[in-house]
Parts: sequence; C-alpha cells; structure tokens
Amino acid sequence: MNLNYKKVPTTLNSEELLDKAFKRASKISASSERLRAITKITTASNVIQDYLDKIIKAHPSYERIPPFYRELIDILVGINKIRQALGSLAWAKSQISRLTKIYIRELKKTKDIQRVRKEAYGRISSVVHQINPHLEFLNHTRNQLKQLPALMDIPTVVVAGFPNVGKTSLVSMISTVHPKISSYPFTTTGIHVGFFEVGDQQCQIIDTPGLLDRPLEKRNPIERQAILCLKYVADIMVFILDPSTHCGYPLEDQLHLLQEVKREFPVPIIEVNAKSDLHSFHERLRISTHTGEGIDQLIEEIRKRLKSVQKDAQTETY
Ligand SMILES: Nc1nc2c(ncn2[C@@H]2O[C@H](COP(=O)(O)OP(=O)(O)OP(=O)(O)O)[C@@H](O)[C@H]2O)c(=O)[nH]1
Ligand SMILES: [Mg+2]
Repeated sequence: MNLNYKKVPTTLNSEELLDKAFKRASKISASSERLRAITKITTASNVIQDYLDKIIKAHPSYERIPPFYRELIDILVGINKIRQALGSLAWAKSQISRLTKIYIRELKKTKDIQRVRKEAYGRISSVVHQINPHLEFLNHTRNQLKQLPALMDIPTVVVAGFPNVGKTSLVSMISTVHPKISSYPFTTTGIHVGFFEVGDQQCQIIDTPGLLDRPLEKRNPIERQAILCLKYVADIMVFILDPSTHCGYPLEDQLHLLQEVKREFPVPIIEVNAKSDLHSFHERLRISTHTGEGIDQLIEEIRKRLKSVQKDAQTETY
C-alpha cells in the first residue's frame, strides 16, 4: 500500500494564499461599483475556500489507514497535530463563508462601498493569518510524508540490529536500494525499501535504522521506525551482529537486544555475524559485504525460510 502524499499540493502560507485570492479578485470587472465589490469578495472568498478544501480532502482518513502507516506518520509528524491543523483549516473555511455572506448583505445596501469592501478583506485576511502556523505545519508534513516508503504486498525481509553493524551495506549489496552508508551510528534515519529476487520470487527487503538495547518507551523516533517494521511488515528478520565491535557497541549488548527482539516479535530470525573479514567468530552465518563471504548462503537461507513461511500461511488459510 502506498499513501500518495505527492498528490497533496504544496501548502501555501497565509501571505501566499491571500495574495493568490486578492490577485484573482483584482481582475474582476463589472458594470457597477457595487457589483464589482460583491464579485471581488465572492471571488477571493471562493479561491480561499476551494484551496482549503483541496488541502483537507487531499489527506487520507487517518482512522482508516493501515496501522503501520498510521504509527509511522505519528512518529514522523504526529497524527493529532495533523488533525488539529486540518480542523483549523475547516474552521477558517466556515468563518470565511460566514463573513462573505455578512459582507455581501451589507454591500447590497451600503453607501460606502469601498469601506465595506476593505473591511471584508481585512476580516478575511485576519482569519487566514490566524491559521498560518497550521498551514506551515501541513506543508512541512507533506514534505516529510511524500518520502514515505511504498510497501508492496510481497514476501518481506526486514534487516535489523544495532547501529553501525552493516545493515545498509548488506541491503545495498543484494537489492535495488542504496541508502547512505557510513562509519557512524544512526546513519540510517528512516525506512528504505529495496527489491531482490530469491529464485523466481520477488521479495522486498527493508533497511531499518539501528536499535539500541533499551525499553520501547526510551527509544527515539528513529529507532521506533525499525520497531514498526518488525511489528507489522516482517515475514522474516535478518538480525545482524557485529562481533568485531567495530560498530562501537559490545557484543554482549547486541546479544541482549537479539534476545529481546526474539521475545517481542514472533518472526523467523536469521542471525548473522557481519564483517567476517574483521573477526574469527564462527557461531552463526558469517557474512562480509567487503569480501562477499556468506552472501550467497544468506540468500539461500532467506529462500528456505520464505518457503516455510509461505507454507505455514497456506496451512493457516485452509
Ligand atoms: N570491514 C567491514 N566493514 C563493513 C562491512 N559491512 C559494513 N561495514 C562498515 O561498517 C560501517 C557501517 O555500515 P552501515 O552499512 O552504514 O551500517 P548500518 O548498520 O546500516 O548503520 P546505521 O544505519 O547507522 O544503523 C561502514 O563504515 C561500513 O563500511 C564488512 O563486511 N566489513
Ligand atoms: Mg544503515
């Protein structure tokens, strides 16, 4: 499923929106001064209301989207804040509609057309300025969320482990996605989705941010994105350990995290000792993205596990 935030238009700030509305209104010509003033206000008001409506409608209904996306959006920007912002746009729209009616009524009978028109413009502008923080927040939201990962409904492998252990290096080596790799922790700050083939099966592989060994309530928003992938989308997890400790974290802490993850997420786990070019531990499957050691065996292991996961799923269905 893919929430297409690219369809959500860039949100103008209050100045830009008013500018757009009043510019459109300034082009109006009419046979009398009174009619011109009425049409100007109606035009400006419609431009603003249509625009606010377009923004409101472009957002999905946050109660109905899958929990993975709902929680991810909540981590990245906060669903309550989005709701509040959209609520304020709806409020502004109704205020503007109310003011427009009042001033059109007044314009029909006033002798001082220019004064009433100016007052109407002033009151409409003041409403739009009031929601400026919300307009700016929604623009920030849109820019953040248009990068949401597009997940497909195909077998999914999630790569997890401590920061800096080599998760991205592996995902980049075996799939279509190439996020940034570097020698410091928390290089990966979001979810990256790549594709690769196992036999004739297309699979999805997700590179996640590193996890530290600590309780959920202490986890930062970057780590919580990795947790979401394990909770909602993983058919198989590849858990990467770096026994060389070049990552900067003791192996003991990494093993403790592995135990916690096993307890927390009922997903088949392939445990891997990465950076095999830097150590001589032999307990688990050894891989190195630098020498290529163990990569084919890992893909074969993924193939086998996916087969048994699919079999289990079929058994459950029948
Ligand atoms: N020697 C050696 N270094 C490796 C290997 N794989 C990765 N590295 C190095 O380890 C460092 C971290 O690699 P990343 O792939 O960015 O690690 P990560 O787990 O994605 O890190 P975060 O995104 O910060 O959680 C980089 O300097 C890589 O070059 C390997 O097989 N051998
Ligand atoms: Mg990474």
